[in-house]
Amino acid sequence: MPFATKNLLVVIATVGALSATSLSFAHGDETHSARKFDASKVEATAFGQEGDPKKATRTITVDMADTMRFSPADITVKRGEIVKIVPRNKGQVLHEMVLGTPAELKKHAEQMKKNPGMEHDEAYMAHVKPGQSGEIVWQFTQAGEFQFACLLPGHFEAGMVGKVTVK
Ligand SMILES: [Cu+2]
Repeated sequence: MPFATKNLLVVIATVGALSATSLSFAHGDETHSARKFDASKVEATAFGQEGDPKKATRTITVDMADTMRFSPADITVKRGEIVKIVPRNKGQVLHEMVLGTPAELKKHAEQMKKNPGMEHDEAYMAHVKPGQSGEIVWQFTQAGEFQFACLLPGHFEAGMVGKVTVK
């Protein structure tokens, strides 16, 4: 089957799954772009920590499409730099951006598959409705290769994953 057709089928299957689970589907609060930064609540992770929006030195816009792709799918940041990542949903279905290590994202995707109704909202993720934008303010404190992914059922499996290189 041609690649484009396969992606289209994934979209159709996903839309079907959405209507079947209706309200229970919500993966966290989708309108959390007004998240308040609280320095006392910042938790260090293997891939960095939440950044103070006032100290962000750069905005990186990443488009999300129903072809299950991020664009750009490859970003480079400097270690210690605080960046504002703005995921823009250009599609017709819900997408999300979740930062993490490749191992953590894979594990998280497995959990999402087993429990599609799970709700959570963390500083390293943004759930973005069609036509809207989200925001993740992040400080990558470790050098290395990390990822951002859409963990909605079927999306991660269809390749909705990008790479962050921290130098
Ligand atoms: Cu998605």
